[in-house]
Amino acid sequence: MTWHEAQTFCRGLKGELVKINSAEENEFVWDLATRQAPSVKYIRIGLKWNSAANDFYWYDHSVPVYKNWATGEPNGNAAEPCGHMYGRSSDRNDWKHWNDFPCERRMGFACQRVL
Ligand SMILES: [Ca+2]
Repeated sequence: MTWHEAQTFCRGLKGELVKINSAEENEFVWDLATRQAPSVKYIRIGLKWNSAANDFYWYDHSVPVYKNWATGEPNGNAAEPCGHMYGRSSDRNDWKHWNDFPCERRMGFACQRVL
């Protein structure tokens, strides 16, 4: 799905695209995606560029406290406003790391339940 389609899908499950607060949570998401969807190259996460603030934020408008950008990323800012994680089938050597990318690109995604 696109980033926005995935967000709508997650919200339909009373959740959100996943927010990652630590290396442990990053590992959890990567491990889950690897087991549930091993062929997926890219996994949408809840990071979204905010042009007004000139930075990336999570769905709840919080600033990321933990970051796991791939080397050289984020490099697109407003041109690549939606975040994803590189999955096991990625052809890049960047498993578990993040990239900013156009929102329209369809890829896998991870939702989290919001209590
Ligand atoms: Ca990028």
